[in-house]
Amino acid sequence: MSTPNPTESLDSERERTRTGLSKAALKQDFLDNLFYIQGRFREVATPHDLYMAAAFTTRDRLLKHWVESAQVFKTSHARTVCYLSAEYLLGPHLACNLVNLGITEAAREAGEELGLDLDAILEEEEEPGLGNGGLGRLAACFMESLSTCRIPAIGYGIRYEFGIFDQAIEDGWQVEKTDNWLRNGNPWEIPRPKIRFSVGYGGYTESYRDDTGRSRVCWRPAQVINGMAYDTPILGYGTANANLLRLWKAEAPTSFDFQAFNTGDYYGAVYANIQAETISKVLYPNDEPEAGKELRLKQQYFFVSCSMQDMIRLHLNTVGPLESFADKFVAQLNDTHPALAVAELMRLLLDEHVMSWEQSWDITHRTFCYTNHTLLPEALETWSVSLFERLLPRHLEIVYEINRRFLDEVRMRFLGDEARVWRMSLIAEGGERRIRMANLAVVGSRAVNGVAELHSELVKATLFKDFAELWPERFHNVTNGVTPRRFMVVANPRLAQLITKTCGHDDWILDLERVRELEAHVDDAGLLEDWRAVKRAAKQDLATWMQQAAGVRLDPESLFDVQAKRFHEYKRQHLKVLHIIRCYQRIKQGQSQDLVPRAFIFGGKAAPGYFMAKLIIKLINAVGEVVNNDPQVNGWIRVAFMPDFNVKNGQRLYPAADLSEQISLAGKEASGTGNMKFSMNGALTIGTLDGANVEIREAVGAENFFLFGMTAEEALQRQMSGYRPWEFYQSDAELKSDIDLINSGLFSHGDTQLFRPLTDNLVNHDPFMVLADYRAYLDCQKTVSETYRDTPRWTRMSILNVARIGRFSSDRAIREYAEHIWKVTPKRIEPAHHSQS
Ligand code: BZD
Repeated sequence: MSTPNPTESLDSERERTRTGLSKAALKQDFLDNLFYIQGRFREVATPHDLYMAAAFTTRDRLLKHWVESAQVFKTSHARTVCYLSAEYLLGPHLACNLVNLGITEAAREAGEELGLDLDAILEEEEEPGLGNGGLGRLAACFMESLSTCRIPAIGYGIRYEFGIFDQAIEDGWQVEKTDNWLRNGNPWEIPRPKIRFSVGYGGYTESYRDDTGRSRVCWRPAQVINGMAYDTPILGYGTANANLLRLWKAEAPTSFDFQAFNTGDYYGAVYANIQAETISKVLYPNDEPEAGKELRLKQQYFFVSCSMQDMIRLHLNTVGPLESFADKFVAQLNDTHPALAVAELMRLLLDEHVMSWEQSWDITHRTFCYTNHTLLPEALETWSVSLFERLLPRHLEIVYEINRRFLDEVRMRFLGDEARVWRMSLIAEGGERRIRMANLAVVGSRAVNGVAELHSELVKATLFKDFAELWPERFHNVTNGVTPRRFMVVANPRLAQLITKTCGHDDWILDLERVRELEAHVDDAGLLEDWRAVKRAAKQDLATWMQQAAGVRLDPESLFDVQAKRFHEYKRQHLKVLHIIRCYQRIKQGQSQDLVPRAFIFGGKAAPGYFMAKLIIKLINAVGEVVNNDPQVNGWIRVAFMPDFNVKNGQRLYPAADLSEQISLAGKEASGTGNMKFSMNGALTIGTLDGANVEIREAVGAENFFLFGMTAEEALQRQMSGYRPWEFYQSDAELKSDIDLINSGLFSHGDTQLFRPLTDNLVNHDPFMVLADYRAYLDCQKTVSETYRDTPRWTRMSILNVARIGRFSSDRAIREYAEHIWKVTPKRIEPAHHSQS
């Protein structure tokens, strides 16, 4: 044994106090951080100061794991997953980090001893809303599960200065407010001024011969900006593994254009600066691409270029020659938003690292995998060739060359089938020529997956039929999942405690399949009673919050019937509204015998330019105004709109729901993940056979799921044989009277025109077949009411939903990616011994 080194023991002593997990250490560090970072005493600290001190105290402990992980990954040359996503809908960090560090209780007690309430501190956090909806939230769940599953990973994305807008409801309409989430500082990120890359736009390309006489290309961009890295540590649950989320901020390359400055053009110099920074300014609030938005293409190229350059830098620094790049990294494309990475990696290898086309393509193609999240034709991303050429002339040449070689392959395989060549081309011809990003992603990837079984089958049978015929082995399914740490342990601590108590352990948090052990207790009267009490308490919490936030009183004894998701016609929030109107009419007509008291609760944002979606929000609030103020009906039904549905507010909603509405037209929702979050919290689902609903129903048992509506195939058949919605309107008297009631102006202070665009669309076009599924939906809701009246039965069904939901943990999804798609293995980080003091 060597003699102890005095400096070393001093270091570890210091570290023990700064990163220790005991209550005493937390308390001390909290006060230190309050003083040294916020510059406050306990007595004068604002709630925000307290939050910042708590966040820094937690961050110190994360960093310890993170630095250790980084060291191990670096020295062991571990194969690493790079998740490329334009969106990360992270939600608040603090509560989840406390859970993953295993120090929630210690933090709570430390707070109490200082006279502080942890829950109040948690409420202070402003969430980073760097995503629109399911796709962005999936990326966030995956980052957490990657760490939990101990898979070395880097998440790459954009550090938007303004995330998804905050939604306010004014006079029943959605009003968008800017999300200035960085205003008060972000304690979770670490700026990396030394990790900067230049990104070019525009200009021209030049050919030249290199030293060996080979012809090469050089791109001379007209504009160059910088991307700077901001890192956020993402810790796993019950492990010392922590991964890195690296988000890029756009900056001008120098803070001043001195030339312009010296010639007196001060404004011009500053303007160039501002222009560069615009690129990472704001998240596009559409959950479908909007054609032709130049800034969006710039954003995509910006983050993809920084990320690819960073991966190359890391490879050269750790492993060495780029030949082995695809052995070190696998890059997952989260939809087509980062698909430009295929062309960018080719450019970097060809032009900057002077590799041959063949070798560059071999590396590129082995590096990428692509996840598709939508089949909706209007949501598939394409870029006009002329815009692309103006912004990325070199990439256009590369895309053309990829296409030329690819189409040769198609022609070889399918001789004379020019129609197929035309369909598969990366360039859509006829009309304005456009680049099909989905085709680029498929051609440039070695694996392609859908996000639920049904969706993955439809991907092969419809969208990518030709590709699946050419490369059947390339297509996979990985059904989505969500993290039980955030959506159970953090969102619903009472339920988590009850599960732990009933199962006799908390191993289910890491291995969600083990919630199945609840099944053995499903007939235990004590459990049923406790289960109901937990749900009841969550409903009370939500009712209290809603009263304050939306001014609506909800009765926790009523059935909480919730639809929370982005507003989209295909998700059919208007079908739900028709149901409410039917209930209203029945009560008014004295036919309430089949009903149970219900609170209809909605949450969700509409894209600011999506008129119809915003009109549906207005309709919900308009119906709510009438219903909630009519004493004849408001003992039976209430309508509430949760303003600003985001991750934080979602966490209030999932635990309180009795019924989860998953009522999209079959074949349209790729997967859905809200469906999983509700079910995990003991809500029963009313749903169509769409997306992951199909698998949820299989898992929880058909008898514990309220199914209605056409199948995807039936919907398609009906569409093809000529769907005539007005026939449903004419032949179903109740349906007609519900729509007519909207048109009567009852919900719009006598204005008979306000909702006409919506009702006319339903009666004459109804692209998502609301009217065709209306009757089946109402019938199914009747069964829901009957079942709810049988409280023990409902409670039992609720328990079975939770007990059988294990498959929908994002840990399972990540393990499937790791094994079947990425071919990566976990790398365990051994916590340094002294850290557990
Ligand atoms: O992705 C969603 C799908 O609609 C869901 O069915 C699915 O569960 C999730 C996760 O796989 N898609 C999105 O959320 N899409 C977007 O948010 C989006 C954002 C920008 C541009 C295009 C789409």
